[in-house]
Amino acid sequence: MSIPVEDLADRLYRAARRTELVDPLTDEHPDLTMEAAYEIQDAVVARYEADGDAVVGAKLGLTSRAKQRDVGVHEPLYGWLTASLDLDPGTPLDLSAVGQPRVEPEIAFRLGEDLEGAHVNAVRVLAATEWVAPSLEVLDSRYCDYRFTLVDVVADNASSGRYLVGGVPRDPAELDLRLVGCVLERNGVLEATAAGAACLGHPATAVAWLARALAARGTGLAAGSVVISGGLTAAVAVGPGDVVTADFDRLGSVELACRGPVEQAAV
Ligand code: OOG
Ligand code: MG
Repeated sequence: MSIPVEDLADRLYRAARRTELVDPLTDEHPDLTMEAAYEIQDAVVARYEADGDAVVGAKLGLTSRAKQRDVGVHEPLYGWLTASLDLDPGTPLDLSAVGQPRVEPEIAFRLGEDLEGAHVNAVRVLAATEWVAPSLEVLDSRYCDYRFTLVDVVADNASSGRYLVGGVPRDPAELDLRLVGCVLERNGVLEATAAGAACLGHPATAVAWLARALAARGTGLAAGSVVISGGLTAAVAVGPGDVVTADFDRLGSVELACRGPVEQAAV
């Protein structure tokens, strides 16, 4: 049976706009291919653009073992970042605008040059990078409890919710990104620790993987794009009043406060 790409894109787009949840597409379409899943993703992003949003970069996902174990999907994937997903540092996350928020620490790259081609490697990525900085991504899967297969989550633009870039932007030539440590806390309590190497061995390796994956689909990354290279640790679920902080060695800190309806006191 052929996959109704536009209908499935509508379903995911509507769920995102109304903060509703949908069943994994593979429940109904077990034969959903990776190619069709990326077509659905493109069609969802095209709907955001038709609403006036703009693609400003890309996100990698499932680039660390911690993340792969967390959601039970063991291959990397990518999605697109749009302007409306960007949170400025110091701006709280409005929980009424998201469904199932989970926060994870990542290393962001800003490209100073176009990056495209089937032979992009980590060295080329580092040469094309203007700066790297710490980031927190807010995931917001449209699937209940993040129950999905690889193709489902690809179609859902890799669970994109919001993202925040903060800390101290640095020239990547000044750092060994493999060794950059990261301490993740929620409300002052340690949640997880990691180093840059958690991300496919080196965060620039992940960005190179993305460039090659895009080349295979006839596209690439433009100068000025921001790429978040994938969660270094498992994601942390957040609720009203939570503050998540990621402290990175030499890249500084990035923090996100969550504002929303006050939860009913537990009885
Ligand atoms: C899929 C998106 C994964 C990451 O950084 O690993 C991702 C998910 O976990 O819902 O953004
Ligand atoms: Mg992520």
